Amino acid sequence: MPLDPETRAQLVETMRRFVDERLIPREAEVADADAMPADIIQEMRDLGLFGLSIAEEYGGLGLTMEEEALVVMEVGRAAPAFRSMFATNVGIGSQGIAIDGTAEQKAKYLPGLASGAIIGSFALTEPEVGSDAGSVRTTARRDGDHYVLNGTKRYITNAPHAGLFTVMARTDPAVKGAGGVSAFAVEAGVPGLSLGKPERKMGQQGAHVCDVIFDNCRVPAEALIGGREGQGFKTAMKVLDKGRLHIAAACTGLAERIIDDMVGYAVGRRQFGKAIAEFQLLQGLFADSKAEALASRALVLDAARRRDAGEDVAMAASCAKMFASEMVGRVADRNVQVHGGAGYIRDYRAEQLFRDARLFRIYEGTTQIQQTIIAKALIAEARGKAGL
Ligand code: COS
Repeated sequence: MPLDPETRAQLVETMRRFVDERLIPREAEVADADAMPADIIQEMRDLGLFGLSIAEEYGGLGLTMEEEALVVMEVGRAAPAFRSMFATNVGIGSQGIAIDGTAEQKAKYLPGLASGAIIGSFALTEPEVGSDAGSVRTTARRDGDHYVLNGTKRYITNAPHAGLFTVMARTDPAVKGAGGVSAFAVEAGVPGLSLGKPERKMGQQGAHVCDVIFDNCRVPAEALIGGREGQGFKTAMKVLDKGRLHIAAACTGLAERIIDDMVGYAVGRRQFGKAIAEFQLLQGLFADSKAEALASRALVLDAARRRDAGEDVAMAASCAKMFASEMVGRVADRNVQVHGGAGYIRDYRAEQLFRDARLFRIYEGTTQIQQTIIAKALIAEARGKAGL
């Protein structure tokens, strides 16, 4: 059920205040310590952030995609590591179960994910399986009333904190492509599951990724998401369609915040006897950034509304993710430029946000993968029209 306009506006306003008063002031601390403070995680739980997308019957807020996008645009204004803390529970770490799980799987896991008591993580990528997600090599061999998992998953966001993994593994070795892949809900701590050491990253300090290794890891047959083999790739794609809209919303929010930083700096900084904001060459950077951020907001909200109306938005989600992630990269780069020498110095946020933003063009599908998805859909449509 969509929220009434007043409640929706209040929710957005609450998130904006949380970001301005609680998150932005802690950005340097989080980046320097490479850790998320426990009090901030608790406040995120109290605000319901872990359960934004999970149905109310499981303790979540049950937001529509449009409402989720509006909230994420606000939270996305803070350094991306903050959003990352709860975002896997909202998106890729819960939606496999929420979209395709059995009633038992939903009842067992969604309440813990919604409250933030469990951190959910999505284990698709492998050392040899990145963009070619259908070629998963991790195996899940049926053995009586169990499956035995073997393989390594790579760069798994929130894995060091996860209580539950959605794992894509090949149940049918005879089928080499996407059709042989199944999805499993695997609890952390099961024998045979271990973690690599957290990776040192370019940015987004405070958010953690590591390998997840399965070595003859036995999970009960009930862990198979939806109870049907061979559906895992499709589950992953459905999860990513939604995840890409979420990422696009986060990019939009971050761009809007960076524009505030950029112009805010330029009105205070004086050169040649006046504020640098007076220089038209810089004004061009502000104007391009604003127009692109507004276009991104409109694109994301339009795709989100269409998803809420039941349309297939795979192509629109890729368009939004591609545009918004490339856009925030440009905006973050202009912000460094406007800051001049200060843009290269750690004590200012410009260089951190520039590094943080770089990941958006890569995870949940690179820009090049989004282009492939968009072009494939357009070509199929054209062939359909031409009867080819
Ligand atoms: N929703 C539902 N089903 C989908 C789908 C979607 N969005 N996209 C594809 N499928 C289905 C197809 O319809 C097809 O089903 P059938 O076999 O019944 O016809 C099946 O899945 C295979 O689809 P396709 O042939 O398009 O798969 P490809 O192997 O060509 O892969 C891409 C397609 C490249 C788009 C996919 O591998 C991808 O998204 N890669 C990027 C992965 C990624 O984002 N990784 C980031 C890490 S996870 S944070």
